[in-house]
Amino acid sequence: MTALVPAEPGPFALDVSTTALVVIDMQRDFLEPGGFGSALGNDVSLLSAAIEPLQRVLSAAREAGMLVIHTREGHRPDMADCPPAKFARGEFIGTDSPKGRILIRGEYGHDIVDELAPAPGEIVLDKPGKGSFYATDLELILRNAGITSLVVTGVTTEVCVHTTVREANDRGFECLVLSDCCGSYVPEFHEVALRMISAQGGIFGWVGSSSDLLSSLPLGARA
Ligand code: TIU
Repeated sequence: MTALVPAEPGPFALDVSTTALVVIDMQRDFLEPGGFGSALGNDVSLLSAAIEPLQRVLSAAREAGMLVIHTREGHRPDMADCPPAKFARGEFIGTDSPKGRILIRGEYGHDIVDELAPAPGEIVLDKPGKGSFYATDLELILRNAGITSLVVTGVTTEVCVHTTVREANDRGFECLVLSDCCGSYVPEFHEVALRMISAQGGIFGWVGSSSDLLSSLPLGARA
């Protein structure tokens, strides 16, 4: 069944059987003090507003039987997959913090915040870059599952969310970005990044809200 979700620049046609919910990098290293986000000088508390609406969307997506994919940005313990150019601009990567080595797979800080912990069987995709498609098997997973559309959420709006939506759009996936389920350390960037997605007739996607999505999902799939 196709639901029409109110969005910019126009309604987004959503079929739960061909749509995946993608939750990008809701990791302790970005959302909690002491990790990568705060090492870069950001106020990490700005991202936590996305947690509650995202909890509602996650629970509705699970109830509706949608494919759910969680991503995590980070690197192998030996950092062989961390480009020197990235390390040079984020020299905190791999250093010790109260939550373990920053942005290193297997460390406590690299994992997803408790409130949005993946359910058993949900896909957790580790990525070395900002985009979720680069150097990952995400496209293969989506094609194998018959997915043609993505509901995209997570942090940060103008970095990993934007890069992922651009990558997805170029691969032919239709993306609905949920404004209140994303967040940025720079509120202005969040607003402008969202406008950039739906401008020019939806140049690389649609932008809606969690409440618009939840009220449009089939009955029984609502949070
Ligand atoms: N996940 C993600 O967006 N990674 C970043 O490094 N974002 C920043 O805004 N720094």
